[in-house]
Amino acid sequence: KALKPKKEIELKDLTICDATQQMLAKARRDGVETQFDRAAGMKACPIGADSACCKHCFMGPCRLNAKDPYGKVGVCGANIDAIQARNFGRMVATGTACHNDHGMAMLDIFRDVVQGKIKDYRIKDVNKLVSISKEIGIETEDRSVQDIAMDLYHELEKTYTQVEGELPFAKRVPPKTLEMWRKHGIVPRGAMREIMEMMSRTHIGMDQDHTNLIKQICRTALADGWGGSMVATEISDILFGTPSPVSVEVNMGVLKEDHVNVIVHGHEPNLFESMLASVNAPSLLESANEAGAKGINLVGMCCSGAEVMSRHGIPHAGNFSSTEPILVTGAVDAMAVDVQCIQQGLVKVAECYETELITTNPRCHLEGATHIELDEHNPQKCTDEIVIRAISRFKNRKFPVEIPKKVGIGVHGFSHEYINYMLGGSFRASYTPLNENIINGRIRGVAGVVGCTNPRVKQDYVHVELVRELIKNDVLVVQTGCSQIALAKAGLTSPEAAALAGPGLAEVCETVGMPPVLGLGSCVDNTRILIACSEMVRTGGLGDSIADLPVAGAAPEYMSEKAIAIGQYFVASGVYTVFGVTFPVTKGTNFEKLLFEGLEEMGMGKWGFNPDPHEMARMMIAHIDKKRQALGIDK
Ligand code: SF4
Ligand code: MSK
Repeated sequence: KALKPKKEIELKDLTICDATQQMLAKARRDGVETQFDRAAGMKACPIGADSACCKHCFMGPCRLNAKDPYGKVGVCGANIDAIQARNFGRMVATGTACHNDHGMAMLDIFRDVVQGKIKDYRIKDVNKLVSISKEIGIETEDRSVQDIAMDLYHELEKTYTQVEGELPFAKRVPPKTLEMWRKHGIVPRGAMREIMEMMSRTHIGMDQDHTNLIKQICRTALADGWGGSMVATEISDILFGTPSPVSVEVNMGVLKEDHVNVIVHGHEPNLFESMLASVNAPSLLESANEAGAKGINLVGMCCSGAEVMSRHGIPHAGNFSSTEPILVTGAVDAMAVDVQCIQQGLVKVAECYETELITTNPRCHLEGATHIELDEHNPQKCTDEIVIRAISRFKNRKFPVEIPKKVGIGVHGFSHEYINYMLGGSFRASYTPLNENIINGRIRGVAGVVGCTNPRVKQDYVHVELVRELIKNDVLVVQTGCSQIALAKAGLTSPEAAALAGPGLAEVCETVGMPPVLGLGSCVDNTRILIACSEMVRTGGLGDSIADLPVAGAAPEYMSEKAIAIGQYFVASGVYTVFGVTFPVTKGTNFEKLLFEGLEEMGMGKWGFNPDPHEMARMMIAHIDKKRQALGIDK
């Protein structure tokens, strides 16, 4: 049964995205429900929001009182700190599992490509293959690409399966940061081991000391950032190409009324890569023409879209909260999805407009959607079939089409390699230009602004306001995921946006010809930010560890457990990380204090929370200034 809000919320209070607003208005006229309606019709559970409940055993479920957190314990005697830490640990474990599952799927494909079992993909970036292999100690001199690649596969497999030792990309961590992790015993072994231990330690009757649990929480999260996510990024670059700056159109206006429109939404890039081949197949183009279409228009959404817009300049139609509204255009002939951030609500909306909604991955089916499984050994069988269905839907379109005429154009595809190249040459004697510009104060610091959209807050508003405020204060912003799409729609990813930056940052942007907001790709590409941080430490002048850098991170509108895992790996790596929307802890508890203060005392970064973008910016800038002062580079 549909959840009806008591009072209809004004559309301008739901989103600042004009296209999404237009489609929400149409959805109301058409009687179609989206996540915005469901959020308005269901208040978030206040006990769950404070993480003051536990359902880890059947003596419970137990709920404590967040207003008097130490007044009560669970049936087993667990106090508020144990309960919250266990809940937090499980969120981190789930998010880490998702990213590792994605990374491992990429590594499986890589292995089969190297062994010649998959023929549709090939190693595109041999230079990257060689440089990563060297970095993690694989011999590359006088060896064939295939031999190096097989060794790289075996080495990176340890990211998941290793039971003892340190995961392969620990070699990329600045020595002082690694030393701090070793001191606390939090260097990840392999992700499977860390996730297993996290789940085990949060079972009834296991670890009930939040100060001990936090160590496994950090270790698990680090197995995401420096583990599965990093492997996903690097292997995808090797297979499908390392991004470099490319101009891309973003927003719902990229749909074309007279074309067959196919959207790919999800996370793993291989579905999209095969779909690209299918939409360019002469026989399918001919069928589309015969059906009366001028062509086949392939566009992306969410992180699948962010990956291919960075690599190939494919247009991007919108972020997470727009995935239902875009179907309301009536112009989408097929939406193909793989894994992660695929809401079940899509099924109903697709049904309303007879859009083909097709799941393709064995790990992510949706009841009511068509499932056409993608076999990596013959991927085009699946993607061709999706295009055929899309053509047939185009031919039989029954609904009037309304496409919002909104398109933002920006530059995306800033890999860490490109940032190094762009800002990392060695024209100065001492430091690289990025570090030099930070030291001389033109760039005050660097902020990573990333993450989802969430119907509990006005879509895109917090992202855009926060980033505007940061660049105005000379903070260079790097972005990934749905946040990057929010800023692209708002026009801040174009070089002209330098006019909105403070004088120092504007000067750097104008000199280099870059925007003040650099889009790095999908959620797993947050690891590009980790590597950029390591590079900043390595090239000198900004301290010895990531925690010394004048940097900060934010996920202003996050909604997923993956975001919590990402936040935690940034914090454990040394970055102050501020979240908006809500934060899953009870205020005034020891566990909250540990996350928001204690971790910094242990040599890491720390968490921050504020739903207001201006406050959030103030907190991040104050932290950047604190680090500048400690480095002695305060203006
Ligand atoms: Fe309650 Fe303890 Fe069981 Fe949790 S583990 S449900 S707090 S009895
Ligand atoms: S897609 S995890 S809504 S960023 Fe990666 Fe967007 Fe968040 Fe999904």
